[in-house]
Amino acid sequence: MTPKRYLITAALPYANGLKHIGHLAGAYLPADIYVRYLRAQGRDVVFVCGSDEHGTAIPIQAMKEGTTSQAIIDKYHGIIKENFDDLSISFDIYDRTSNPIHHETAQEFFTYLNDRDDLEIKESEQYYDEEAQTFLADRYIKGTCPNCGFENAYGDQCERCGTSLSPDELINPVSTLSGKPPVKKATRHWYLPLNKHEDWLRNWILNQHQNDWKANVLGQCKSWIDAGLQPRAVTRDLDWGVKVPLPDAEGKVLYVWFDAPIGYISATKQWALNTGNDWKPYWLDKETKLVHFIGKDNIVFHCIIFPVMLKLHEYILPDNVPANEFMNLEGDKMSTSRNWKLEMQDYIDDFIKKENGGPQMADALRYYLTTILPETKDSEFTWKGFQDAVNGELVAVFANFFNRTFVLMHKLTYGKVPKFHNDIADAKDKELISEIQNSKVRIERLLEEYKFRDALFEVIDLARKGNKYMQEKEPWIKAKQIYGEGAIIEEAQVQIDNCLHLCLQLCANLAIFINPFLPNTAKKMCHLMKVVDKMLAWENAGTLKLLSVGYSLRPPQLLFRKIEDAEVQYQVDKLRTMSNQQEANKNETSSDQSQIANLKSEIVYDDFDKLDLRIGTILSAEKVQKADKLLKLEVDLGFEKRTIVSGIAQHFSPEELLNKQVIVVANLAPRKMRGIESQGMILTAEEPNGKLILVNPNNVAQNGSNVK
Ligand code: B3M
Ligand code: ZN
Repeated sequence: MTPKRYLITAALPYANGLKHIGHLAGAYLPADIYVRYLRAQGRDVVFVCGSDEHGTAIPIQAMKEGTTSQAIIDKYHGIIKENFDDLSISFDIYDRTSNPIHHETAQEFFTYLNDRDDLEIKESEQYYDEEAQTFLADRYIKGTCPNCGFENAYGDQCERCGTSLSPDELINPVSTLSGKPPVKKATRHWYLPLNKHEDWLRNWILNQHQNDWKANVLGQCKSWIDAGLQPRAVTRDLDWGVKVPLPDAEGKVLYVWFDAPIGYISATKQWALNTGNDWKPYWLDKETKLVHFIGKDNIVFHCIIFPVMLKLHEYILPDNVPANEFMNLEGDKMSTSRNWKLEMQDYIDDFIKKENGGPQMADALRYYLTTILPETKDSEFTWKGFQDAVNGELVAVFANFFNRTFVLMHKLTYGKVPKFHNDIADAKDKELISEIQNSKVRIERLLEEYKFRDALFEVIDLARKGNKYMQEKEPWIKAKQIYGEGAIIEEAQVQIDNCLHLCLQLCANLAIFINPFLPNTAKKMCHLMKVVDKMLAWENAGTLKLLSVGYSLRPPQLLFRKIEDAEVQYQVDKLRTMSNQQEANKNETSSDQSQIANLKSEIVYDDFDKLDLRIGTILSAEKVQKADKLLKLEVDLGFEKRTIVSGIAQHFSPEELLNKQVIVVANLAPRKMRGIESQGMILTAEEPNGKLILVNPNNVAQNGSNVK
């Protein structure tokens, strides 16, 4: 039975930094595909999201950036919201948990549960910083990891070995606020007694949803429940967050994981206010289908803790929580601390905001990400994979079919939709017609089951069948016959008409099918077919009456551009350079200054004068095979060109060196490196952290000029 309405949520990203494509693929893109499909179906659907602006992650980032928590959330909320927009993620509202409506809603929730004795109060001993006069969140305590001996492990996790820790396990804990060892002090907190809810949770998740929830989600839930659920503290001693609405709770806020999911409710309220709707049925009426899109690290919160809160408040429970696994990048886990990631912002800058970019490039990323969504297991993004997917599938199959159809229509049917002559329809025509109809059924079923990879594959496969059909029908050969012997003329034109009529109807169908995945492409296709976006309504799919006979269409236009090898190389190099720089920054020590001051012994002017330093311009740069540190440069010295092999490959990408002026040691004896003769050396400055900076003249100088 079709639900009366849908409420779709995507995890609220922490507003403590930029988000990467792993986040995008984990929750936002699949949610957006699903929502766009539902909208095309004409269903009543609200898609909510927003920034998660609480928790210790925020003040910690503020400390790092030397600013206030408020400044941090304002900055990142703004950027993240815009990034989603640039990638065509179509939230009905992107709210934020600093919204007063959210504070009220979260406090009301807490009060409701507390008044009905659904919460328990417990005393416990926690670390306290006497100098800063505050209790310390786990993240504010550092010490030696009991597992690997790393001296800067946090109270919740060791960043070296990845072990989850509790502050009690740290050896020699110190407060990061004062640098002093903390003391233990008694404090009171409110707990959600999950243990009391084990029975219905087990039944609801492991019985009622055993067939429709994903295996990875069921697996995690089962192991949590089997291990025995424990009461969970829902308050914290912290000064950043939603205040605990009780007189005797000074200095306490709601635990971020208590307030954040309530953010879905407050965002719905804000949406209702903005649009003049009623939010209540979306959270109270059993005929609403609630679906949470999240990454796998959020499963327990959405499948166990939040449902308990919802049930106690008599709100509806999620119908499904299609959590995704993680996406790796170029053979390694994505990581902010190691700078091994592709931020949405970076992709937007390098592809969408470029001259040959635009919304089509948002679709190019959406395409590749959908083909590798980590739906059942971790997956991997590679730049080569991106190039192959775009060039080999999107351009060569999908866009190619659309383009060929348009080119042939303009050549062979006067730029108009030709008639379909039913009487001469052959087996191939009929097969294509039934492929279109069957595809609709298959794509629909896959989307309803959250199998977005497979659904998109079906769409591309249908375009592939279109290409095959056209290839077999060969309308261009038929066209030659028209101008051949008289008798055949009419029959040939009729066959051309049938072929192109079907190809054009298939184009229109493809626009409907691709729309949830690549909305900008669907729009562009509608523009070229001169139809309004309303044609994209799902119910139109599978029919062959989308374009009227005799209707004239626009001239062909390529839907996508290809991704060049140089772009792939540039991105791979950039990734390496950024993560190397991060590594170098980390190794920075306080002895930096003394290292800089460590002067060599005195020389006389004649010693210096032996050096022949010249200005040169780097004409080309390329990696030296099997040597990850070396770049082979061609440098123009004005009077001659030199080949110079330089050990700077981990600091600069070849592209960023192009056309840069540098200072060259021009009389250094030639030296062979990896079989290449290096005829000089370029000057770089080494920063204390090991990072290299190019020494180049401030003003453009003539190549070959002497440097003294
Ligand atoms: N902000 C954690 C995360 O981004 C958290 C999600 C909240 S969803 C209610 O992974
Ligand atoms: Zn460790």
